[in-house]
Amino acid sequence: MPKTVYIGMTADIIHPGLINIINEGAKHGDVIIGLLTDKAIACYKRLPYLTYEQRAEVVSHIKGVAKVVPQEEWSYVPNLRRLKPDYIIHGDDWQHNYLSSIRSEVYEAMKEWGGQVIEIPYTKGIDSSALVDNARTIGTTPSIRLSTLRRLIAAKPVVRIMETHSGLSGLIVEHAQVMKEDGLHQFDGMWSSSLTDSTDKGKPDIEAVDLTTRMQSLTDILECTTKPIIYDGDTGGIPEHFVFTVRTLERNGVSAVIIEDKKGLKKNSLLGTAVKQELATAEEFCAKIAAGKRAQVTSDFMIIARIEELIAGRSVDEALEKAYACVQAGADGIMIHSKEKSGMDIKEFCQRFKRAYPTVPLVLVPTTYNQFTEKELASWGANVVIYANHMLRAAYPAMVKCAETILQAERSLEVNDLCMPIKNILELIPGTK
Ligand code: SPV
Ligand code: MG
Repeated sequence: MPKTVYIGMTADIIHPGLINIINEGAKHGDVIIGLLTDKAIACYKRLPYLTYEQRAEVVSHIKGVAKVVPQEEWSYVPNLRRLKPDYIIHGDDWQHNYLSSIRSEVYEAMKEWGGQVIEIPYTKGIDSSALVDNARTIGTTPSIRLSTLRRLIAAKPVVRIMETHSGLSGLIVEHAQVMKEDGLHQFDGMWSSSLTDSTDKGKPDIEAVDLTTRMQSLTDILECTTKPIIYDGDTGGIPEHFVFTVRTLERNGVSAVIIEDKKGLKKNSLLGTAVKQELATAEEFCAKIAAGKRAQVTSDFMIIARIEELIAGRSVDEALEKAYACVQAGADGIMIHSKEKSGMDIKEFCQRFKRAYPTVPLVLVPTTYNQFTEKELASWGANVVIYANHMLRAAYPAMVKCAETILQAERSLEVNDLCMPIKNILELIPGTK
């Protein structure tokens, strides 16, 4: 029986360091590549550019690779226990990096069947995370960006989306990250909000900004980011116009459009209770969704139906009935909205909807019921959480304070600490020099 050698990897970018490890492995026996799945990676790192199938195809053709198996967990250990290889080979960089606790677990596990851990010197000058970062600055293609949202929904317990309204806010959402115990936390994608886009243009959120103008700010965001985008399509207009919106968004690599069941003059959902908003019937709304579905060119683009029944003061039963009709009409997901602070109407909706349609993605916009964490919302059944307006709401008071402080002092010295240093702003955008 030939000896077996386990090597775990993502293999999004093939570089000499990986070939070196495979060559070393092949000296000891048959090399089994444990290829990390999207699910295994998604909670710890950014999704790979290539899908699992694409990466598996590449790796299986590398000389010295006997077999490729999926590694469904971030840790190598469950696969090691299952396959009981004679060896595992890893670069010695895991002694000191974020994999050091997994390294200890691997040593313990391999002892169980007398396996051996081989550490080989890390290939100098190659850092696959840096390579990925570089690839990110080069950009992405519309089709890769478009398909990423569905991959994220399939891979993550909850997909985290942040509002953007400009290139700069897009850059912040692209790069913001916080290292926590359970991995690297980043935003998975961006929300192109009608409220913040129109506010940024000094216009009311009443569909007063037309698609062409909305596309201009969206283009700014597309040009300097790579993460998937969900577009706030307001009511979608009349079905005859909506079909053009769908194709424009697809052509630009937007992953999804959310349209709401409002009729007549659209008003923002979070306005006071006295605001009367006419809603489309299920029949009218479904006809628009179906027209959009017929118009789309790619299979990955998503049309998500936004149900405003709870905002209009109607019951969870009525909201569910409309949501079910939308799913039947072809909607790829449901966004349920509410401004009830307790969040209990949303919770009931989510739980009942998921019993009826466990696999249809549910999108929440927890602006008023923001006491709940992403984990709690996910436990109700949410797949996507959108922070719909926070970048703009954070920027506005900071700018007002700066403007008023200068007026008060009649010079700008007093705002030094309120502003980023000139040096930093020049370094913020690559290529300023
Ligand atoms: C937006 O961000 O424009 C939305 C979400 O539509 S809300 O403002 O909550 O209606
Ligand atoms: Mg909106």
